[in-house]
Amino acid sequence: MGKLLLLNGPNLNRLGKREPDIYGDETLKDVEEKAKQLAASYDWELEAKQSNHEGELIDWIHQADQGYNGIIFNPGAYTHTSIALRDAIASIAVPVLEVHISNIHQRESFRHQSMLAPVCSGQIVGFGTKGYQLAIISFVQT
Ligand code: DHK
Repeated sequence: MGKLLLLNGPNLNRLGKREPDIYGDETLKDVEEKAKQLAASYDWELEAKQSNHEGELIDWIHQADQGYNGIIFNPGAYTHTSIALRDAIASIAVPVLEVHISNIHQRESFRHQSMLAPVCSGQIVGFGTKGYQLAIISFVQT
């Protein structure tokens, strides 16, 4: 029994409407509900948050160093740009698992590099929104 934070970054509030050929038809609410249900089926708690603002994501990462067993994080485009988010992740003891809905390695070259991956416990890419579920399973089944 533990507690997870599901964190989504910029533009992920647009899931369902946003480029559905790349990101699928599910809304963020659908994703978050499914994630809570899956975690609950293992007697784990899951809290879900989304922000379009880098500083807010940084604050939430700092706060999650207390009271959480893991963070599942889709940083959106900040993946490819944010040294500040990388430093935030490096500053906490709680493991952060990076998730991308699309296969970033099959897309534009600017998406191939993650600034965050070196300080994350792992990376799940290209499984669609199922990637969030795989991330939950990786925490609850250890
Ligand atoms: C989501 C985004 O918003 C993009 O900026 C990333 C990622 C890929 C995803 O696949 O979930 O490049």
